[in-house]
Amino acid sequence: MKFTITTPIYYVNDKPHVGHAYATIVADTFARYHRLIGDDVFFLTGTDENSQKNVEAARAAGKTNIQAYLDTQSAVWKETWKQLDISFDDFIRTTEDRHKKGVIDFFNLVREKGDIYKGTYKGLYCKGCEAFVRESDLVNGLCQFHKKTPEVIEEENYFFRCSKYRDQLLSYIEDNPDFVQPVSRRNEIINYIRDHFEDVSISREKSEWGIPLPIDSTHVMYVWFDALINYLTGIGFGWDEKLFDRYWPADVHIVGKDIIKFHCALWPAMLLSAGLPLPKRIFAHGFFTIDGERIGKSMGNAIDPLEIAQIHGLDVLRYFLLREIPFGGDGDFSFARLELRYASDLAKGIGNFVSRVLSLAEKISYSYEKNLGEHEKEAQEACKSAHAQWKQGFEAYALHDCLDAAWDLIRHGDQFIDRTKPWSLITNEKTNAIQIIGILVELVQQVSVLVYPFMPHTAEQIWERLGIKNTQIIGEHSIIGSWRSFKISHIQRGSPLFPLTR
Ligand code: ME8
Repeated sequence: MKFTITTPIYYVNDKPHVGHAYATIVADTFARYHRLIGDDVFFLTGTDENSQKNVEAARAAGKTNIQAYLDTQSAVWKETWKQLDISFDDFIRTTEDRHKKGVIDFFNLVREKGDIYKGTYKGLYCKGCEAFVRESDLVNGLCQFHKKTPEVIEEENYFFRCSKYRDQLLSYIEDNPDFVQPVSRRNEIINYIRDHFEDVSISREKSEWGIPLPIDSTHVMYVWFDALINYLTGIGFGWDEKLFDRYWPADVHIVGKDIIKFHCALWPAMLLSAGLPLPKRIFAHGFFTIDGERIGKSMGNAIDPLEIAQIHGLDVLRYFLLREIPFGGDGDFSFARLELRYASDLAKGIGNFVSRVLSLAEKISYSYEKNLGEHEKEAQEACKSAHAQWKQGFEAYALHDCLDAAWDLIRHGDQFIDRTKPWSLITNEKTNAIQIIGILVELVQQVSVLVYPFMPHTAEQIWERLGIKNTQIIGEHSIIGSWRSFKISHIQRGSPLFPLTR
């Protein structure tokens, strides 16, 4: 099966912080899961470069060559994702020719449909959101997301007749419960479309940066209209029809809850107008805060994910972000919590379990044992149910359920060791000890597969110690979740995966 997943494309007026890393790591986790089970995955990310705030940031940095500034900044984002080992398949920039061409093609489809017209707009504009905002959305006169006073703007613009698609969109959302998730966001979107979804101004006059409108070069395209189209241009729209047909529609757009109106109302209306299929799902994840405050440069509390990765390790960062908040909810980022989770879930959890088993295996020079004795059935059942919960968690976009499944299996393994005490059997009941250790080795292998999408480097380290190659597991559909697929021998215990004293 094919699986296409996207992240938001990020503004480049700043470098990535831990919130952006969260969204990208979430998408990476799904991409890795789908590759693991043998799907044909396309994972797209990129940068949103035609925003006025990028231009302002360039000015503030004393740069006169805007494109050169964007090139440098976009490279910072791409490099950050590379250093975080994000497995994206392509990185789209909205200043690339392939994007600009696709945007013009798309605009023409909408225009030919009769959905573009000229009109005058007066309203409140928040530069942070790059959007007109309603008076009723403000909190004490300030944008709820950016805590800034919006400007009053009156302009003659080109409009996209999206209100024409209001009813069609509402029935689509009603008929397709998975389209907008989680369900709380779905209700929010239904209310928004029903009560407030009006035609959108999609051009700005006299703006110095952006994609010129093909029908009027004195206007540039509204940055959201241009940016949303990245989901098409990033996978071939306008430049590789075969690629596009293979990967569109997207299976899921991962977005933050701050940008759902654009993704769940404007974007599908644009696609309906252009006559293109809608994405299958839009999942709005929650926000990390620091002491309850939104993270951001303007808040002075941006945490660099690379720093955390350097200090604590890549998988520790991934695990913490993915574990700390139930997927779809919000949570606070705190180093104290990170340390706590490191000690309890990683060092004393998976790290300790793997060490216990591999040192026992090393001690008896464990070599593949065919007959695992009386306890095999029970362990096999535990793996089967953990695997089913894990798989179901991924299908239902409940990442926390997948992690619970893996850690339940680790606990099961730990309790099995405590109960059977294999070390005490090595001298006098060798066969029994070998069988128990054989079961434990298999449990370690099964756990490694379950954690792979979340902590790929940890899984790879375990595979190395078990003498299994990545290529023997990743994409091998029949192996994932099956019992005893590998004849494991020559185990190397190695050093602790998550040492307690660092
Ligand atoms: O909105 N916690 O880009 P952006 C979790 N260019 N996620 C966070 C976060 C936090 N504290 N802060 C940011 C834009 N994010 C547009 C998108 S898409 C066609 C155009 C994540 O740079 C979250 O996913 O402001 C949010 O939606 C995204 O970064 C916004 O990034």
